[in-house]
Amino acid sequence: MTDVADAVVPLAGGPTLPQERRVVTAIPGPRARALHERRTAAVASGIGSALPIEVVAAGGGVIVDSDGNSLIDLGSGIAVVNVGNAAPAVAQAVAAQAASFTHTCFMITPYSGYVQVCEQLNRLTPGTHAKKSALFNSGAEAVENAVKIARHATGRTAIVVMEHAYHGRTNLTMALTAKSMPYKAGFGPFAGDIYRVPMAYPYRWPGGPDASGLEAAAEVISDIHTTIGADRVAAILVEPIQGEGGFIVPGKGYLPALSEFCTENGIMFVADEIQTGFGRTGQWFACEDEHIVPDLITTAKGIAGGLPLAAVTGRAEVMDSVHVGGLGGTYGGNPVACAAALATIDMLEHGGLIADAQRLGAALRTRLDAMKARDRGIGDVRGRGLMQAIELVEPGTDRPDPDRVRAVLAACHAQGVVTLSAGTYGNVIRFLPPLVISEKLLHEGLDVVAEALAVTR
Ligand code: PLZ
Repeated sequence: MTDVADAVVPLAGGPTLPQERRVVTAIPGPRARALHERRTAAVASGIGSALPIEVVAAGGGVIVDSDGNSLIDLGSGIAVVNVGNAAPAVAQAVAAQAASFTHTCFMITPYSGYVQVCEQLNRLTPGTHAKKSALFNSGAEAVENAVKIARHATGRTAIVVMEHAYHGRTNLTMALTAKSMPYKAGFGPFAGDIYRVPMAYPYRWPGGPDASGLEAAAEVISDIHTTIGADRVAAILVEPIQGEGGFIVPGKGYLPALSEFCTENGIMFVADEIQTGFGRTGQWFACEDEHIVPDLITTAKGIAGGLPLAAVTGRAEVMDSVHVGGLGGTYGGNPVACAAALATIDMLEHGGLIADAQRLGAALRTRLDAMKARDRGIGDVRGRGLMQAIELVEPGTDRPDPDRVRAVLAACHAQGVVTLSAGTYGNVIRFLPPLVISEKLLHEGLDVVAEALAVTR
């Protein structure tokens, strides 16, 4: 339905963007290299860039650079532009809002966009109970606030997080994040009262994938009883499919067992749906797959079609346990970002995009399974919808092969396909195309990936 069939994607300003891969220079080309030189002089080197082109336009399934190359986008700016880059409805909503007012601060003089976004989140997130929301700017900020709310609501302080978890780069969220390099190394000391427990990682679980869910959940529960005390735990925080950690889909039963344990012990079950949300996995939220109803849910990324916005949504009584003035921030729920979110949510709900994520996700899985069938260096294929990945290992072993991931990505980039890595061991290639990519372009991008795998075998 929204298959941006062939030719072109309209841009808000009128011109169109051909939906094609076009490589006319080396990538990065001369203009990109010139920008990169200035960037190296002006921008702190702690900020990396995986593919240093100079973007001038993007839409549908492509990113166009200043050298005239058109790259297939299999990353969506890390799962952000689910509805496509510069989606006309989003761009128009942003322009209209920016022309009326750009900021007043919702804590000073409110406006309706903020309220409408909260109403939509309360309606669309899992569960039919009374819900309330609060808006922030980034995923990390949403996670920080979910922790604040869970602690305030329960009067407890301990927070339980998973192996391979990623929750952000601020001080508290660094402590919640598992991986040291590059996220935490040298940036401590970290916030306290945070406990890391086993993740049901089917591919690497000693008892095998089928047993991973229930066995890992049992270990988590045992760890909580023996080393923390269930009555000290404010929240269990979990990504329903882990993102940066390597697109790890927890073994079946893991999330339901933890959710039930939370309910029995007065613990907040907090789902971090920042990467998985807004249609990405073929459902509005990944928790729906096992019918999980979180007490609190954090969202960001796909919520606003590329504008910075994040939210915490949860049980009304939990959200309202915080005193007036206890939550906030100057820009949280900025009116321009809210206008973008409302247009984005409308596109997801009425544009058939979630069905597209399922349809394209099935095509993606078929291709990835075929790649695995002829490549002993692909240890695992996993994920759902348009959030899927392959894990590369040394053939015949489960030893991570991050060098080959780097080589495959480099080959894809040179051929005009934007691909991203992930994983605690850096050995995962993840696929996060916009939900509006045409099936033709998706296949062309995967042809390039298959070729890159073939030449690095
Ligand atoms: N929770 C589940 O995926 C952001 C990070 C990229 P922010 N993931 C991309 C990087 O290297 O910084 C993320 C996430 C989950 C929280 C966050 C944090 O969201 O908007 O980046 O703060």
